[in-house]
Amino acid sequence: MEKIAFITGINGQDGSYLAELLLSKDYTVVGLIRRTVTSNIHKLENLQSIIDNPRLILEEGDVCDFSSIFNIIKRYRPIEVYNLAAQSHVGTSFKSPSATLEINSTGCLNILECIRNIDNKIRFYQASTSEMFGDNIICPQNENSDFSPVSPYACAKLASHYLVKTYRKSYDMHTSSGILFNHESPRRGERFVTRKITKAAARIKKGLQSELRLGNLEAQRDWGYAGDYVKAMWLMLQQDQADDYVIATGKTHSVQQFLEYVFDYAGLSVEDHVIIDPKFYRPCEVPKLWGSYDKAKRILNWEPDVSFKELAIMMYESDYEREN
Ligand code: NAP
Ligand code: F7E
Repeated sequence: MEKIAFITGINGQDGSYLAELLLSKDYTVVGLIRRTVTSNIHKLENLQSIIDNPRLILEEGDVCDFSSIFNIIKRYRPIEVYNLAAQSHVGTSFKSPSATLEINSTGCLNILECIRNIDNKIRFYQASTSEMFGDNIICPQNENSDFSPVSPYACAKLASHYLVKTYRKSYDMHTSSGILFNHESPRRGERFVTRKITKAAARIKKGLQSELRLGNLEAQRDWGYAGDYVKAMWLMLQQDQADDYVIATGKTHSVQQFLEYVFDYAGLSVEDHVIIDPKFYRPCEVPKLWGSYDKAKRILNWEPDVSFKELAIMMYESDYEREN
C-alpha cells in the first residue's frame, strides 16, 4: 500500500528535514505551500535536495483556509498528517498577535476537524513547543511540568496542545504533540538568535559587516539539531497509542554562551562587534528552558545525536560557505 504523508509548513526548517526523512522511508509526501503574490522561488530553498523527487507533491493552500486543507486531505487520503505550519517567531507574535492566534490555533483546529470528518484513523502530529512552559523555571521541564505561557505565540500553541488532547480523548483519534525545545540547523530562519549569530559571525569574518545587534543575552535555551528532532516526530506516529512527548537535549546554555562559542571559533571578539539593542528585547521573556527527554528515550527509543558545540560549528561553517 502506498504510504502518503501530508506536511504543513514543508518549506520551513523542520518541514524540509521531515520531508527528506519520510521520502527516505518510501512515503509519498504531499506538502502545503502558502502562495504569495510575489515570487515563491526563495520559499523552496530548503527543499532543494528533494524538489525533483517524483514522490514529493506540493499543493497550494493555507491552514487558515478550511476548504484548502479539507480538499487536500480528501484527495490524497494520507495515513499521517504533520502540522508544522506556524507563525513561529515569538517576537513577531507580540507585533501580530491576531495573525499568530489564527495560524497557530485555528490552523490546527481546522486540520483536526478535517481529519475527524474525512477519516478519523488518520494519524496527526502537532508541533507543540517548550515556549508553553513560559516563565515556569522549575527545571528540567518534562511532560508533567506546569504550563505558564508568556507570549501570544505560546498562548496560541497551548490552545492547540489542548485541542490535540481533546480530540484524542473525545473522538478516539491518534493525535500526538511533540513538546519540542529549540532546535536549529543551517536551515534555521535568519531572524532566530542562533542563525542570526552564525550568519553575522561569517559575514564579519569575511568583512561583509562589522556589527551584530542583539537583545537579551541572559536567556537560557536547550538547543538541539532539527535533523534529530524530526525523527522523534515520525516515531510518535508509529506508536500504537498517541501521546505527548518532550523532545530536548537535556542541556541548557545562555544566548551569551552560544555567542561566545561561535565568535571564539571564528576568531572574533564579542566586545568589538556586538551591540545590545533594546529593540530586540521582548515585552516578556522566557528565562530558562531545559528539557528532560526521559519519556521519549524510554518509549520512542529516541536520543539526540548532535551536541551544542557540533550544532554551532555546523551552522557557522554553513553560513561561512554561503556568504560571499
Ligand atoms: P519555520 O521554519 O518558521 O516554518 C514554518 C512554516 O509554516 C513555513 O513553511 C511557513 O510558510 C508555514 N506557514 C506559516 N503560516 C502558514 C499558513 N497560514 N498556512 C500554511 N503554512 C504556513 O518553523 P520551524 O522552525 O520549521 O518549526 C516548525 C514548527 O515547529 C512550527 O509550528 C513551530 O512553531 C514549531 N516549533 C519549532 C521549534 C524550533 O525550535 N524550531 C520548537 C518548537 C516548536 P511560509 O514560507 O509561507 O511562511
Ligand atoms: O530566541 C533571545 C530571545 O527567537 C531565543 C522558536 O523556534 O524556539 C524558538 O523561540 C532567545 C530569546 O527563539 C535576540 O529574547 C536575544 O530569549 O531564537 P529565538 P525562541 O524565542 O526561543 C521555541 C521553542 C519555539 O517554539 C519558537 O517557534 O534569544 N535573543 N537577542 C534574541 N532572539 C532573537 N530572535 N533575535 C535577537 O536579536
